[in-house]
Amino acid sequence: MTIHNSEIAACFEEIADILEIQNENEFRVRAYRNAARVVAGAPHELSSFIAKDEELPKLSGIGKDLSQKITEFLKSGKMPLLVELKQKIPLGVLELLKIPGLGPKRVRTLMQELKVQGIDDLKKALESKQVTELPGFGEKIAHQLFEGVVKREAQNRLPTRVLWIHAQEIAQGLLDYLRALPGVKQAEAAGSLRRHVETVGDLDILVAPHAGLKARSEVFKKILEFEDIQTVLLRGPKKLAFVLKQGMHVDVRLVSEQEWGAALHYFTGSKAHNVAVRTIAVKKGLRISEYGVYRGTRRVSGATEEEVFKAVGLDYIAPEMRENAGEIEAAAEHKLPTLLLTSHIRGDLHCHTTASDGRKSISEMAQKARNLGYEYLAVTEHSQRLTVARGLEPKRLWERIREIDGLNEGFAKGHGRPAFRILKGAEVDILEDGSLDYDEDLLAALDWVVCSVHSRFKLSREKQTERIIRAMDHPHFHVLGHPTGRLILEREPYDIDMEKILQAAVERGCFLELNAQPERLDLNEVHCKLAKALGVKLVVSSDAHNDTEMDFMPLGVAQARRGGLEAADVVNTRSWSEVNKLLRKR
Ligand code: DGT
Ligand code: CA
Ligand code: CA
Ligand code: ZN
Repeated sequence: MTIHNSEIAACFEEIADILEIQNENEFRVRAYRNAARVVAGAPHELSSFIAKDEELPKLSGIGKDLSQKITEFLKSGKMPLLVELKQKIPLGVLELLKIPGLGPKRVRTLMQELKVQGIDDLKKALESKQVTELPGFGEKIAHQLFEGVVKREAQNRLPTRVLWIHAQEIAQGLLDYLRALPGVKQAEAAGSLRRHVETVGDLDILVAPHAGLKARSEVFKKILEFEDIQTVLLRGPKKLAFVLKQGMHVDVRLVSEQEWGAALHYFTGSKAHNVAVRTIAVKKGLRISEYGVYRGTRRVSGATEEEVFKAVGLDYIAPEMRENAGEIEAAAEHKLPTLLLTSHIRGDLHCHTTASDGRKSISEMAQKARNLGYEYLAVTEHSQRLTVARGLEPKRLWERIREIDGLNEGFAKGHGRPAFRILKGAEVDILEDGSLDYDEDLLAALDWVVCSVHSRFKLSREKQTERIIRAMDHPHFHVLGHPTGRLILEREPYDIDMEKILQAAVERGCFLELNAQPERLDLNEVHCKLAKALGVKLVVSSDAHNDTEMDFMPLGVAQARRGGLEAADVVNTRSWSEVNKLLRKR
């Protein structure tokens, strides 16, 4: 693992803070503070010396003991002194240091005089006015601290991760800005965003400036002028970190063109993937870092990701699969799947219109589907039981069926456009006993039946599983909609035995949905893999409630790719007549 100078410095700062809180010898404290400053300002990454098996260069104020600590940290990733110190101090105390106005000395006073061990204690002490009377405090500082505590509490309440789509929007704004800067050759988002993880912690942005040192500092200045930056956290020679107004943390790294591929690979991760690829490299006598692939001190490649993989004998692995979940073994044996693409999708089999809880008419939805190049669109309104979503009474659904027949006659005439067809569908509630929310004759009149659980989420695992499998017994059950019911960051999945359900689907010849709504992405990638292994085909659907939501399809496709799915594993990569042939015999 490459450890950056800034990380070494942060460790030393923390050590100094804890020592100072503990009222340790002030020379010792100062030595660590000084070391932190010197390391942070060092012109070269210290890790590069270790990598070349060289001694660390002499740095002012860093003696033998500190130099050894740095070397050990760079080699093992561990700083035993810091670990030891942290064990001696309550966890909440270190958080106190992050409040503006609180340094180690004041924290020590608060601990000694008022037994304050964290934010909550501090708030109480501030409210009872005890803090004002302490030496070195006073009204003004107490006021500042109170503001800091309130802000901190708000931050702690923020979800630490955001939905992928939210992160993507923010990243896009920043990338557009960066790419328009004259000094920037290319800019790309790496990290979990590039891997399409369903939630993202922070953004990792790589920027390749045009050559020249002057250009580089110019670029840095310009980057920091981005209007959405709220706080700059770090400004190193090749690295920036800041928080955006939207609350998103961003790491930006400047990368030269020849390092681009190695850096993109490194910062795309995942960490587990990186570690595994590096282990393979070592076995081949190579070393991979974010700067390139090396044999000894000779740099053998690193300008493109393809090169990096090739250097270690691996086929190119798509970012979505880089989780060290079998992809590296597959790449070594040339057995990677040919992943699903959005362009493989030929129709959308789940959407809603104004008839239930959607926002657009059938015609508007059909128009959008045609614009996307689809051959079919299943209109699947909610069923009667789901009154909150204006579920359709049988009478209304019969009317709908006739209306769609009429619209399809229009499409059949073509008017010079490729064939298109609206499928008569429904999203039918699975009732608590596993029966379906419409009668046999109505279901039989539909082309496509999505069946979903929308109630009684809290049934036991056994009962919930049984309920769904009983519904699958129904001959008109085509696909299980949003199979686990989870809402990412909001609602846990209902408790079901996924393997049993998939097995039941194989036996009955029905499908499971991969719902592409950004907060659903349901099934997850692990389920996708399991489905493929058991031979269950999935339907990737937008579940659009507005024509614009049909654009969620690529999110579902990305999730399918994370699960290693190929076009053949997905039902709606086929023409409607082919899909029809796949439907269970009634
Ligand atoms: P996130 O931000 O929590 O959604 O997830 P990531 O994967 O974006 O993680 P992040 O931002 O901490 O780091 C970005 C990438 O940098 C990560 O995917 C792999 C690489 N990376 C970070 N730390 C290490 C490390 O200690 N060792 C290695 N090999 N790679 C690392
Ligand atoms: Ca990240
Ligand atoms: Ca990061
Ligand atoms: Zn739906």
